[in-house]
Formats: sequence, C-alpha cells, structure tokens
Amino acid sequence: MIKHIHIVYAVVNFVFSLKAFPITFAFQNFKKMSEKVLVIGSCGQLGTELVESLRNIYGEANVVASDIRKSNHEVFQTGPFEELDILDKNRFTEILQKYQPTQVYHLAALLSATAEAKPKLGWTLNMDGLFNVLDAAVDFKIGRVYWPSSIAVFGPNTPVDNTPQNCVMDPNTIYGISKLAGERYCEYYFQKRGVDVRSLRYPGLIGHKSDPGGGTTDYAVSIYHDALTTGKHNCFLGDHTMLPMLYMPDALKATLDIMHAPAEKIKIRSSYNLAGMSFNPKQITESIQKYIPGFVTEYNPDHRQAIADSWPNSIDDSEARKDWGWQPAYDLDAMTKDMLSNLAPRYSKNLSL
Ligand code: AKB
Repeated sequence: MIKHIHIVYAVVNFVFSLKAFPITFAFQNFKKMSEKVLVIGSCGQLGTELVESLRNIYGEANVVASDIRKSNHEVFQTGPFEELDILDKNRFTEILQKYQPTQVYHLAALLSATAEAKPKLGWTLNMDGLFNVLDAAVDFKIGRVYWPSSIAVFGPNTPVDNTPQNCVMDPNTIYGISKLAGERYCEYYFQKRGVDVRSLRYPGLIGHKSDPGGGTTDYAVSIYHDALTTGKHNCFLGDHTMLPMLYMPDALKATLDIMHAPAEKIKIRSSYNLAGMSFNPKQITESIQKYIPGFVTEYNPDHRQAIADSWPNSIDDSEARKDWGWQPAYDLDAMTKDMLSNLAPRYSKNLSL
C-alpha cells in the first residue's frame, strides 16, 4: 500500500513538473483577463500611451479610457471610451457601476504652467478629482489605484542635487502644492481606509506619440518637433536650466512595474522619487545637433523660468530601485535617437540615425 502511494506521488510530481510553467502562465493570463481597468484623464501625454500598453496586457475590452473630451488618437478608436469630468460625481458613479473596475489610473490634472494661469481650477481639479477617486476606491472596493505625483512637490529650499526621497518640501506653485497635499492624502487613505494606492513623482516626461500638455518641462518635447520642422527652437527656459527628465518608454515601465508589484514591496505610500536622466536646454540642443547639425536654439526665458528654478536638478530614486527594482533604460542620446527616428517620417524627413 505504502509502495503504491509512493508511485502515485511520484507520477503526480512528474506531471506537475512538466505542467508547472503552462499552468502558471495560464493562471496569470486568466488573472489579467479578469481585471477591469479604468483610466481617467486618458487623452493626455501619459494616458494615451498608457491606455495602449494596458490594452496590450489586459485586452482591449478590459481597459476603459475616459476623459473630458475624446481625442482623435487611433488608440481611442478601439476599446471602450467614456466622457468623464472627474469633478462630476454622478457621472463617475455611473461609470463605476457600469464597469466595476478593479484598478483605476487617475491621471486627470492641470500641469504646472496651466495651473499657474488658472490657479482656482488647478487646485479644484487636482484635489477634488483625487478625493473623488480615493472615496470611490473605498465605496466600490477598487483593488488598486494609481495617481501620479511630480518633482513639483519640491521647492526653493529643497536640496537641488540628487534630491532625496525625504527632505524639505516647500513647493511654490499651485501644481506643486496640490501634488504634495495629494501625496499626504494618498498615504492617509492607505493607512486609515486601506486603499492600495501607488504613486510616482514623475520628472518631465518626453514622448513622441502625443502633444505636450502645459508643463514647464515640455520644451523638451517641442524641441524635437521644431528641429524637424523649422530647424529652430525658441526656448522658454535659459540654456543652463538643468531638470530631471524621463523618456516615455521608461515612464510606462515604471508605472506598470509599481502597479504590478506585490503590495508588500510598496513601502512608500505617499509617492516614490523616480529618475531617468537630467539635462539642460543646451545639452538637449547639442544632442539633436549630432543628427541635425544646422539646428539652433534661441533662449528667451519667460514666467516658466521661475517654476523650473524652484525644482531639483537631479533626483535620488534609490528607494524605488531597492523596493521594486526600478531601472531606467534611456539616457539623453538614446532618447534623442529614438525620438528623431519616430518623428522624422511624420515630417517626411530622412535622417541617418
Ligand atoms: C510639468 O512640467 O508641469 C510636469 C511635471 C514635472 O510634473 N511635466
């Protein structure tokens, strides 16, 4: 009898050793397909690309894009889209009841320069929008929430080089103040209400798939378009204004990595410092000139210079590296090459890259 039990045990073990991988993959895929993801503010620079990546992971029908207005971008022509002003609680409730999302990415916000021009709207949208999402996470038992913070949480008295995770934070823009308050709210909702909310302090984001959206770091997107069209960029920042930046594929990777990490690995529930590269307008100009030698930048700093001057030069993201394995792939020259090779066909330009 004992001998028979041993034989059965050995056979079962053998079968499972052969099947272990497919079973694991099938289970993971099943888990992914059973998720329903809602992206709020999906038509912005980050949202457009995030919806595309999320649909590749979870399937088109399982990722609901939403924004105050639908964009013409091809990614929104397939898969569900809902018009949503995140300040409209009734409409938000309707969408939650309809789709019952298990994850919400809340990206709707006014960025730094736009929020300075419209401070009341900046505060209301950035704060009340977040409250609506965090309250919904409690009421509708949403499994995971993502909310972006920014390097704008730092201010003039913050150490500028290799800015640590925890230090003096005295933002002096509406956007920065709203992001810092939002971080505290996220941590509060995690501690007191059990919401699994995760967040990153994005540096300036640079991508080629959508237009910039009112940020101080956005010159570093426009500059590539100008290089390929007029060959001349009028920069609203001074040539030596160093800022932390991140290329979009790295930003997407960081966002998906933190959202897919096991909950116990997420030790910081306010928002993680995140870094990719740092450069100033002169250095990005020189990087572009390697491929377009005649390209020139003129410097005419405007009101956005003061915002940039209050932000760090570079960021220490060692907590993200340690806790959930963050590792960026792109430096300035690798980004320039990729940006130009993706944008050149749009402007019918032939570059040897
Ligand atoms: C902005 O410039 O406002 C944003 C940011 C750094 O959060 N890109």
